[in-house]
Amino acid sequence: MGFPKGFLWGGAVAANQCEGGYLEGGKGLSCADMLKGGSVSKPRMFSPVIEEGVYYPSHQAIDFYHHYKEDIALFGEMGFKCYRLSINWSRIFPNGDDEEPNEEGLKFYDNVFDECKKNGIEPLVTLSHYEIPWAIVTKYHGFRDRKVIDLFVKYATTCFKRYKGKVKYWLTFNEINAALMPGGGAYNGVGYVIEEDLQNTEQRPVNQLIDDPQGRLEALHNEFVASALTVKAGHEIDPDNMIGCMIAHLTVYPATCSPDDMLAAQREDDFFNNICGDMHVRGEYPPFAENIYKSYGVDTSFMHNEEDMKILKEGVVDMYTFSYYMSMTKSAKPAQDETGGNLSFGGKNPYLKATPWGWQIDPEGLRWTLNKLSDRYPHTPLMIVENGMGMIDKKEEDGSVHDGYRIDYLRDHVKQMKLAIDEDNVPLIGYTTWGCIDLVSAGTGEMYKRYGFIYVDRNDDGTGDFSRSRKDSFFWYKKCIESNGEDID
Ligand code: BGP
Repeated sequence: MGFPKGFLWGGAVAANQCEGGYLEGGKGLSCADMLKGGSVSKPRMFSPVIEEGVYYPSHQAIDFYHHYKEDIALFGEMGFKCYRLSINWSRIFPNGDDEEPNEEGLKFYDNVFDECKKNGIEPLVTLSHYEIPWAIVTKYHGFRDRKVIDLFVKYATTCFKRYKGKVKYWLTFNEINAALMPGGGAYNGVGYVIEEDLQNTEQRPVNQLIDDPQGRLEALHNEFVASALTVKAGHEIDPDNMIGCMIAHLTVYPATCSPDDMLAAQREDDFFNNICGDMHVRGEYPPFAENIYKSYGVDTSFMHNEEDMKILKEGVVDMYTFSYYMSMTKSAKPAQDETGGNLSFGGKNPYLKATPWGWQIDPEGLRWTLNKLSDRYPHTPLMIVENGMGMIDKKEEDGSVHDGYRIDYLRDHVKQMKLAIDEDNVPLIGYTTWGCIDLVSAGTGEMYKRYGFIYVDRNDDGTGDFSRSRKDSFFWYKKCIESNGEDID
């Protein structure tokens, strides 16, 4: 009973949200380096050229690039079994299509993984977490060009070979389903931005770039193929590799028990969650996908490329990993009262409370989601690789932070995970909370919205000395891991 032995407790971050050092060690620009800071009411602007004297959060972020030893030691102190991080593609291939990888970039991650080992931590590596070399965006329009499939596979293969024996757990693309949303093209690893926006000096929020569903969905298809080829190559290089997909799971309830709302919720789940899940776990488009794509006026012939379909079947993932933060409701009518999120929006649920960013807190929804996933993908190991609470934290003079609200949020989710394992027999293998150390928010670019167990002295106006301190939740999580999820009150 309870969490299985060897359960992967830990935390998660992404390179562009924590590393900084954006041009150090031979790194090239990445698409994330082109995003300015925003807030809950001010969207992040996408700038096709870097402007002097303007604050771009990823450029310094929390300076993990120079603090990694200290940070990983703190994760070790908490007892992490697993640390989810991403490799920044543009540190390894600064232009994406370079002949040879950048040795300094490869060495940086060698050092990071060695440090993990020293602290008894298993790395879980995302190959592309909302990141693609900027040169690939400008030269190829991201994954819209099939040449980028090969470039990605070359990058992934370089990493598999270099880190063989050091890294066993891998994810291909973070929240790949973000590309289903307009604006998701630039925002996630698909890197699809059309020429007009690249030339446009009048900047726009990333989700208001010109949308071209044909290009975006074809690029996503190419990403699926790249992911499958990567899984296949990863297994060939090291049969011990365990490679997963990463889906932003949007848990949707019907707004009422009206059959129309029921169908609307099912349709949303199929569209946003199940297309991408099925592509990775079953290696095929689900039957409803084509008509959904056609409803956007898309020519769907790319969905019938026989060679691609074979690749997809040969490259199914070993585990289904996902992010879970909240749930929302769906109605057949337009929602009256919308709730927040950084990718998608839905109706408010009167039974749930929300964070100041409007993210509805729903621990039971996590149990529901785990059950849904183990029904849909029987015997596929599941892992929650993001879950957490973005809040405004106050650091006291002695460096402490009393974040009882975060402890409550996490404890309630851990309880539901335990029920899903004990009562429902869900094959859950791990849990990495999001933003185990404060970092830049992907959605708003803020430091003000904090997730960590570790407070980082860095603010949105660029002030702060980057010093780290332990929050109350740090000690709570340590206890939770030590007791394998038993001592959480
Ligand atoms: C997910 C992303 C993460 C992370 C998280 C929290 O969608 O994969 O990169 O940032 O959401 O979102 P935010 O940073 O917008 O609060």
